[in-house]
Amino acid sequence: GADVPQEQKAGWASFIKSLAQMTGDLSSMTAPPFILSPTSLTEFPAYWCEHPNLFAEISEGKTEQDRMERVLRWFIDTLSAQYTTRNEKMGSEKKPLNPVLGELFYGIWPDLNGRGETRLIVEQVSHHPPITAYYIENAKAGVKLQGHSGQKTSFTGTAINVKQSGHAVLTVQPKNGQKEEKYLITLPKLRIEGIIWGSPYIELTDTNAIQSSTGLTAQIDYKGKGYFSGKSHSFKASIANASGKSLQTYEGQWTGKSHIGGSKGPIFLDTTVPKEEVTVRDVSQQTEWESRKLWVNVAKGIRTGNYDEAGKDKTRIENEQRQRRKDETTNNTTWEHLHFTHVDSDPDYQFLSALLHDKLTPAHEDAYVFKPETMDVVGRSA
Ligand code: 0T9
Repeated sequence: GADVPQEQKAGWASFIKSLAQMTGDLSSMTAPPFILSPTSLTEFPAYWCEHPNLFAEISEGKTEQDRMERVLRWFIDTLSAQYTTRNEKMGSEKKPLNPVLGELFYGIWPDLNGRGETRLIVEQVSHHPPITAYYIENAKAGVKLQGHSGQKTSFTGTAINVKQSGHAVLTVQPKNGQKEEKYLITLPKLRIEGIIWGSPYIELTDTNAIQSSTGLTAQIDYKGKGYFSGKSHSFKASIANASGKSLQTYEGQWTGKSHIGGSKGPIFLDTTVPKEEVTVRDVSQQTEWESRKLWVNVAKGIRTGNYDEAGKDKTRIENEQRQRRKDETTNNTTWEHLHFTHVDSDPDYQFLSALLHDKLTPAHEDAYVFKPETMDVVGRSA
């Protein structure tokens, strides 16, 4: 590939070969240094809130449809952060650090202009397969998001297809006193293109949906270059009522501008306004389980090109983890989550997915329920 450093070409070629043999989970595969990111997947849930105003303003919607439109706007707005940040900051998609079981990530977005403080709590709740649980809350605004995220990957020969597992539930207490609403958010599929060239990037494919307890549904369809328009990262969305009648449509690019109604309609969203990165307390004040502290030497090695140092500390972390798992087996104990309780069937998912027109399969999904009494840690010194 054109973007692979000369001395890593052989390594990249053999990485691509091993992709062909991979089944389902490529997070633990060894990849050449140029493609490694110094950031752990536990940091990714912060992408849900890099425009905290859009998150907070959901509860200000005057009607059910107004609030659904605000949920859709906030959701579409998160996509460019979730799926293009690495390309923007590091030149291409990179392989994130594979979190250890129990890894934590805490952050806040400060209260500006009375919008309320937004808090983020992330915990790695499974290592194999990797599953990340998260909780984001703006108590003042009355908006909270709980979800978990996993991936199933497959290689097509030129691209990696990623099916996301897990879901998120957004809970909104409307400011006008109407009753609490819930929104089930399913997650889009991704295709990682540009693998052969050594410059991977993400395109979203197929659809995802947002199902409200009010009966309203938003469906989002994704297409790359040449489908809806000549532009990459395009989407069309529509909000429909419980009988499936479309009430409003939206279209445009999730990396740029989108419009209400047709492509010439009023602006729905401009995602290019500056994002607010999450505020995280300094590594010196973090515990051993907090992501940036845990990976500090690995990240430093990757950033400075000292891959020996990175590799050594990664091995140390992995050995420690192996030893913990062994000890648990010996002592007949299991690892306990700090912030989340696992439930086999999420009642919100069960209720809301049944309201969707294209009924979801399976009808049940598990969930990691946030333990509110563990919220305090975030404010401590972030
Ligand atoms: C949830 C997001 C997810 C996580 C990442 C597929 C991927 C791991 C999962 C789905 C977030 O809300 C959104 C964004 C990016 C997704 C990652 C992109 C990616 O490449 C990795 C996988 C595991 C790889 O590292 C593939 C190998 C690599 C060489 C290609 C860059």
